[in-house]
Amino acid sequence: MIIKKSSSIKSSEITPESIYRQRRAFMKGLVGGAAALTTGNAIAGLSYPFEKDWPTYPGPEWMRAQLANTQRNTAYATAEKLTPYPNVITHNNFYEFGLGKQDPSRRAQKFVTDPWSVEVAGEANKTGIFTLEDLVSPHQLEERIYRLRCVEAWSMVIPWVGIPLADLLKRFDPTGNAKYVEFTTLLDPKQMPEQGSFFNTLDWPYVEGLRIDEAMHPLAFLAVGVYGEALPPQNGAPLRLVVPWKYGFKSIKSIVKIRFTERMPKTSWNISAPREYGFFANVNPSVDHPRWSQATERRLPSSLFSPNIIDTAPFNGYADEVASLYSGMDLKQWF
Ligand SMILES: Nc1nc2c(c(=O)[nH]1)N[C@H]1C(S)=C(S)[C@@H](COP(=O)(O)O)O[C@H]1N2
Ligand SMILES: [Mo]
Repeated sequence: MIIKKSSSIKSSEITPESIYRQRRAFMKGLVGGAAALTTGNAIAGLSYPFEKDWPTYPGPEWMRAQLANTQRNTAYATAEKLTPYPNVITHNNFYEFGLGKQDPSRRAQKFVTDPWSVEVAGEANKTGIFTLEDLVSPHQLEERIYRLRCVEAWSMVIPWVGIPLADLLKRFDPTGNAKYVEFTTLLDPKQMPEQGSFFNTLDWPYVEGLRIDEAMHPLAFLAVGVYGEALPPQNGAPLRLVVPWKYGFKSIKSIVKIRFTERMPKTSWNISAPREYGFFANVNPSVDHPRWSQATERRLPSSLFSPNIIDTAPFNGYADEVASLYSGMDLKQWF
């Protein structure tokens, strides 16, 4: 977001031609190709314009029946056209794997996401280390079709599979001092090449946070899957946040720690460029980024000849649901 300007904005558009070329490179780079390749989508009754010859990710054994039983939550499903699966899994921001949009899909294929555990700490009565299965298996998985608006002014419409964040957080019984929740991504320079880079892109590990009422809002979601299958590593497997009314950088990937705090957490992009990236980061067409406008966005897929530029909506179109969380706040100050 800071470093790559022209290169990310000008040529990362995915045209059918580049998808085709990339797909071949991508399949070649897949490890254990057979294991990683399943066809179709796991959800009975949910159907997508799904490109079946693209790789999908089976996820852990224990999650498969649960995935197959995913229910679409129509209260949280936009009717907008879905961004095709190939775009969703090859146009990514996951700086741990490189700064290019296609770096994560190329470099994250060997990323080990099973077994996985998450530490829960801070202002809660139940803390400790939990396996992903402990966290996810008691819940009914649901599908939410959300808009994702990156602060770089591109956007997608993505069918996520997961659980409401509040349902998980409540199980830890947060104390009255829990005013915020902090999330941390894995720190593992052996697997995540950019974390070992000489140029310190960000202060690793990647950290994000929400105010507790934001975290408990019914739209806040923890994804374990996308397009009816387990999350690909490049999309933040095995567990990532999805906060659809905020810029994409709030939706932290590959979470290993959840901490309830009294103080506002220090978050990675805010630390690296406080004038450009605020803690709240609510999508707001009337507050421009210091270096570009936020009034419009490029809805993927987009190309040179059909750029597909649309207006950006306040709170990314979720104002009716979430604007009241910020009543009385000056959103130009608290950007
Ligand atoms: N750990 C981590 N989480 C991250 C990022 C990152 O670089 N590292 N990028 C963020 C940004 S800027 C965006 S737009 C979304 C992109 O999610 P996607 O690649 O699944 O579309 O992930 C967010 N989560
Ligand atoms: Mo982003």
